Amino acid sequence: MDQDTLKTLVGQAALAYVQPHSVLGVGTGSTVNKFIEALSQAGIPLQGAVSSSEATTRLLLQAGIPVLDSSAVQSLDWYIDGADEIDHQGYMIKGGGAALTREKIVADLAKQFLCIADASKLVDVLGQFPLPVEVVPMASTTVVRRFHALGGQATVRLNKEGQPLVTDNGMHIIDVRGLRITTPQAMEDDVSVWPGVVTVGIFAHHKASVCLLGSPEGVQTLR
Ligand code: ABF
Repeated sequence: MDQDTLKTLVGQAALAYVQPHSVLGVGTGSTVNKFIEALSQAGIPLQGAVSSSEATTRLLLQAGIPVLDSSAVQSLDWYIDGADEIDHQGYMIKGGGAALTREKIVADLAKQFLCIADASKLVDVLGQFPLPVEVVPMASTTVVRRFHALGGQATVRLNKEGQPLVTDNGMHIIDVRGLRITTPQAMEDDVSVWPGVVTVGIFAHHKASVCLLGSPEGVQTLR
């Protein structure tokens, strides 16, 4: 089974966690796109969804799902999103899709986080995937230097035109290679307070409650 098929598998499996007439938090990325497709085909009636990116908003609206502002909801039962890496404790690296800030904002509204991913995302130790960090542009160089001091190789993410990628929030992304993140909570705490850091792509305080992993053997549920 190719990765696309595995993403479709978990996107469909996530429907089991969708309560009719509920409000969902919806993440960003190709796996989430498969979930939105499955949601649309299943025709489950929803009060609405709180979106984590302009890209997801467009897909939700195309699927006929009302998009609610995060300020319009007290809390959500589920936040459903993908990940770039997830370990056995449910800690994740996210942000490959440059939506990490709004993803963390919406995840914070939810009682539970359902991660949907293909099995290649499961790792023993986070860090093989370059850690995304959303920063205020003027702080880019300082943050790069601080990661170099930690032994990481940090670079500003560029778009197709070779210019710094600008996020939905008007910020830049730094990707950090060469880290071995053995204490995700501590690192999330440490980096989050560096001046100019908007969001670090470690989801430890907002770790997955449940993870559906698609593999050729089927969908594995990690709790
Ligand atoms: C999103 O899920 C991002 O944080 C992360 O980059 C993405 C994983 O992408 P995909 O589902 O396309 O593999 O939440």
